[in-house]
Amino acid sequence: MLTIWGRRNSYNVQKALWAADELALDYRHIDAGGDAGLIDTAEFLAMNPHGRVPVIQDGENIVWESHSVVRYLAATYGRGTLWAEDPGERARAEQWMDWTVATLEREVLAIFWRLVRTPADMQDKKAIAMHVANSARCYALLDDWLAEREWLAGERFTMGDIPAGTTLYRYFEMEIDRPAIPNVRRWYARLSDRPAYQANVMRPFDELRGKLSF
Ligand SMILES: N[C@@H](CCC(=O)N[C@@H](CS)C(=O)NCC(=O)O)C(=O)O
Repeated sequence: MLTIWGRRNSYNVQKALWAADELALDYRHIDAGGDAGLIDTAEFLAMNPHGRVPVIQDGENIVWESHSVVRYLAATYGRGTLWAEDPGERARAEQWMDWTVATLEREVLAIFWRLVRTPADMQDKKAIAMHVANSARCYALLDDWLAEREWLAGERFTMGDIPAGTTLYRYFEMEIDRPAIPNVRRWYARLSDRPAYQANVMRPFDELRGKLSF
């Protein structure tokens, strides 16, 4: 049976859980990381030497790194749905996954850490403003792309929507200025209609406020 380790309030774990639920997979979820601990045990480090969540085990396969997990689940259980068989369509999905990890989430998570995870009296307002401006530029770019298509790879929901889509709940729920990004907002509304997105990504993050310990 598929097992997924990782706390539900983790941005990266949410991608894995969202993908698994989109595919209607039967899996066992084990809380790990944060207050649940476990990630520094010898057993966990034998699965992921980086001591980070998410981690999945599926038969003899152990996979870590959230985008590798999403790709593995899509390739194994979502051929023709999350995993586009057409190389061009799949490349469009993958380019947005790679862009998200290399560019978008660095900015959005920097805001999240500096504004939500950092206690108010320790916050660096100048740095927050810089990451807010950089994020706005990233989403403006995404907004242009979405002007001509409903989903990131084109006409249907694929794994390509998962990483960037996971940033949206936090981005729209944080107390920051945002640019007008109507196409991103429409995409967000479409994602918000999906039960797997509601269940795994649209989770209030108040319990993480002021918490720098993990
Ligand atoms: N690049 C990795 C990052 C993994 C990562 O940093 N996970 C965080 C949670 S979002 C973690 O394990 N933090 C330690 C903890 O939760 O205790 C991925 O995409 O999976």
